[in-house]
Amino acid sequence: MKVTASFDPVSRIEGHLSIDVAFDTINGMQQVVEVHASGMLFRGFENLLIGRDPRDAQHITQRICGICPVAHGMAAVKALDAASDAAVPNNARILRNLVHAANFIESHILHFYLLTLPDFMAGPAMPPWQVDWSVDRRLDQATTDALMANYLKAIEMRRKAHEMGALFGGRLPHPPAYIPGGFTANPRPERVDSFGAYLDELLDFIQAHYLPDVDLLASFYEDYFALGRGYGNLLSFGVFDLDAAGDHKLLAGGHVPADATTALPLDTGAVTEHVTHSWFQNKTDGLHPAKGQTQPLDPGSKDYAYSWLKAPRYTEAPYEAGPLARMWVNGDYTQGVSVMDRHLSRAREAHKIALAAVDWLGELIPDGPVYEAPTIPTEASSQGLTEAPRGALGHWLDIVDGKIAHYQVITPTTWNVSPRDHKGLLGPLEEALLGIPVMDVDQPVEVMRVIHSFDPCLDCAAHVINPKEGGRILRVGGR
Ligand code: NFE
Repeated sequence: MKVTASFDPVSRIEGHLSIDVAFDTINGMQQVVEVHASGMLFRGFENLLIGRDPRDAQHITQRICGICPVAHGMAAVKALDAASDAAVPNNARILRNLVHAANFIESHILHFYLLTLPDFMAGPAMPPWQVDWSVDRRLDQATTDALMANYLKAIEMRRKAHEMGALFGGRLPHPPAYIPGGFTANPRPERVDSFGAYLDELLDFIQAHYLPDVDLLASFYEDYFALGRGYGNLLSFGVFDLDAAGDHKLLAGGHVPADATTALPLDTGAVTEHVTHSWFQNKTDGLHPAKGQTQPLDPGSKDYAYSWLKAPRYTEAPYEAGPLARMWVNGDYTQGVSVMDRHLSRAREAHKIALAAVDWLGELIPDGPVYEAPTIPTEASSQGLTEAPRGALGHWLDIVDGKIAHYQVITPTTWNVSPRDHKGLLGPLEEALLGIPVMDVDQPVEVMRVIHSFDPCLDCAAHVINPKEGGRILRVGGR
């Protein structure tokens, strides 16, 4: 018998995501047979930027999210640098990278320990942990205790990663230091030393705990290397410029279609956004983000629409963004595309970035220049492409009469959690959920494991719950 269930809101993510699924038994196996992923909040940041001074963009777009603000600051200043042909001093490039690296490390540690592990193991029988679904627990008590000790340590480590980034960023989240033409902080020697001490401690944690803990979890759940593949199309815009022009990056951009084994160059002209199943006006369907529009509709007014997310597509195909995509594109991780591959590649990426940050710190010229004032043009069109911890991030900007006339943002979660598109193709997370076997439809933890492997972020805003007639309400911890 087909059973429908609603995960609304999905917990242990950022922002408000609703996943509707149907389970049925096919060939003797109970599994997910239908899925709709709905972004349940409308932000409209693009619209509130219109008419403002272009230099407001980096401050305002960082407020899109407290988890990945640095990436938005980076994308915004890259768009402004490009618009004004800014010459960014080498020190500023490195400082931007270091604060961005701090945010990546913080985000990846947070994701594995605090957002992912509870899908696989029980917390202690004490507040704030709730009695949880208890299906498919495979870890022995000694392993659970060891991972719980590192869960607690991870809270301290992510605080330290924030403190590290704030040394140069001014604060975290939402560091004000990113400005077109450079950076506001000077790399004073005592700050460089302090950053280095934090970095050593974080690197130790990644090497001694994060990397082995992910391997340990994978050894208990090897079947998750075969689950949650989705389309297998991977895309990265690239991040961490290693030269002024950004021609060389620590993690280069590119894409890997499912049938390819190596990365192909990226043509950002081939990005479009579709709204057939989104609560936006149909006339904005299929536009490149440089021309994209944010024209929301009353959610009740459009048949077949079920999300506030648009559906970005690359060469008209759904693509997955994130650490796995970046590591595949760069040949650093090519083991597979699955739930467990997402966790392993994320940990290895944190390690790669922390090691690189050690080198970057040594390249800073203490008290060297960090800013060269750019001339912001009165008319310009540009783009700022980077990577956020969760994947490819793009800002597209038009300046007219010295003011922002048009702004569009595509975030990683828009790639990953998009709804169906104009062809009816499911979004990457939706596709990854199809066919997932479920032991107990009242405790479908397998669905949560697939969702969390993408580390979705729907951002913080008003959230709407529409209980569906006949739907199943799943409760955790008796709440
Ligand atoms: Ni709100 Fe983000 C990252 C961005 S996800 S966390 O990483 O942009 O869409």
